[in-house]
Amino acid sequence: MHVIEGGYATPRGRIALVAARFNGQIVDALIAGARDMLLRHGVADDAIDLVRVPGAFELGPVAARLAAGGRHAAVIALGCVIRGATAHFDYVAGAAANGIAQAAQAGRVPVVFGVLTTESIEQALERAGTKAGNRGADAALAAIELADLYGKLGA
Ligand code: INI
Repeated sequence: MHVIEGGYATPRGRIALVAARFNGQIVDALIAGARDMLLRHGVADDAIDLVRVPGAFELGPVAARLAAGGRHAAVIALGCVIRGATAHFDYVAGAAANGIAQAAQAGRVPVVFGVLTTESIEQALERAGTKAGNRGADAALAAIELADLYGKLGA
């Protein structure tokens, strides 16, 4: 059997992070995790573009523009949606997931999902560089793997 999968070679080209300002303290920790993972895989700091958007709702459309722009080898969407007392969470989290999935399907480059959807701030903090790892770092590693896989699969 011939297995085709991505490795962890340094991506060729620029990497875009698109990150929400909402819940900024947590999202900043996701950005730091993603940046660290990229640097440790040989990406130059100067080759990372950080695009800020108001909230997770805006991640999908902006990720789609970046993916279609042809200037990046991968796009990493980062945000944090925390459940409140209303249905707002479901709309924002759902729109973020759908928007990012659409961007991923439309583009020629990988678009990865680094959005926390949690019940509490505590759960979010746990996944932003404390006891449950850092979802920003995980998303960056997925982007590195997928950029390599896309290269192997061709246009
Ligand atoms: N945006 C988030 O990124 N996280 C949230 O938890 C959140 N909540 O709960 O409201 C949130 N709302 C803003 C939304 O993403 C848009 O920026 C806004 O509605 C303007 O389109």
